[in-house]
Amino acid sequence: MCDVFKLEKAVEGPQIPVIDMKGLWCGNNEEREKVEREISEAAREWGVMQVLNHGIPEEFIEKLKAAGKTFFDLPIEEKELYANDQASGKIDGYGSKLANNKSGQLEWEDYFFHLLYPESKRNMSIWPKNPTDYVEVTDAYGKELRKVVTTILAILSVGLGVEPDRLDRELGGLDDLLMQLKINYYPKCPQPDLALGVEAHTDISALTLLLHNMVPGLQLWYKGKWVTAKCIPGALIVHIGDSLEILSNGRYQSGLHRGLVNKEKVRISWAVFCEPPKEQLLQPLKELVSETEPAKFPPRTFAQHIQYKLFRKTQEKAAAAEANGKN
Ligand SMILES: O=C(O)CCC(=O)C(=O)O
Ligand SMILES: [Fe+2]
Repeated sequence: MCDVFKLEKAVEGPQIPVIDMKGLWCGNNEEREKVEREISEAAREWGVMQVLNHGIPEEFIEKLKAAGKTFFDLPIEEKELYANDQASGKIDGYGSKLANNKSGQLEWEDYFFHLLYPESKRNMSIWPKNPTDYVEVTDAYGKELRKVVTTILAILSVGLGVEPDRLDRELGGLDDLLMQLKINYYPKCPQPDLALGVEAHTDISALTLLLHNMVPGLQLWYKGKWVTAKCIPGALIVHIGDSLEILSNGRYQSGLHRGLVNKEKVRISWAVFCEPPKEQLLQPLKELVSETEPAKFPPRTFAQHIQYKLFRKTQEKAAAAEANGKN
């Protein structure tokens, strides 16, 4: 029986790196370089970190969380006005894995998904109209978060020995890098051992920035064990996704993670996936490839990478089903 509240309190064993970014803003070179080193190291070693003093005002985060919670507290009929329709390719909007789980593994969550950035590509018709401040507070958070993304990508570029704006440009820069918001809502689950909030996966994004409502659930795979993320007030969780693993030729790794559910408390998380446009070719930066260090990944567009992962997942499920004699 795994009780996620106990797991979150555990003090033994390795913990997800916690990095205080205040050294970046204090005008002291040594302090700044220390933070830069810590961020690059966490990206190499873990593929995930928790950052503090990232520059987003607390008030913006509280308002974002309140708006998301108010939306999910609405009656189901009202939420379904925004229902997505995966089958017809309409991925924006409200979805529920509880109701339409076809994949075999029970994932216990509802979610809301929409593009957050750049502003010019948003489809405002799908953004919740209730609560009435949803648009304003979500927009304000998105603008602040884009600055954090720029900062972290610059640090990760320098950590690879390339120009500070290299990764951001490679991912589309201010005009084309996409930030997609997914609000995950995990209801209380009467039998938490039989379900997962989200099954183990790596994100396809370059970076994912995650907030949550201080209810534990996120776990990272590290050296053969699941490590439960501590709930740290004010922290933003930063995942390295597949796109950065590819661009960095494997120097940064995309971390395997999953979400647990529990009996006692609803968990909500706000994940923002930062990704290149679909047609963008993803391959290791040429500066990082040499005869002694050949490319570890074949060139694929971001869209092809998504297809590749879906295909692999289907294959793995088919193989597991066959092993269980179900095929
Ligand atoms: O809810 C969480 O903490 C993790 C969610 C997640 O991994 C995802 O949406 O990709
Ligand atoms: Fe994820």
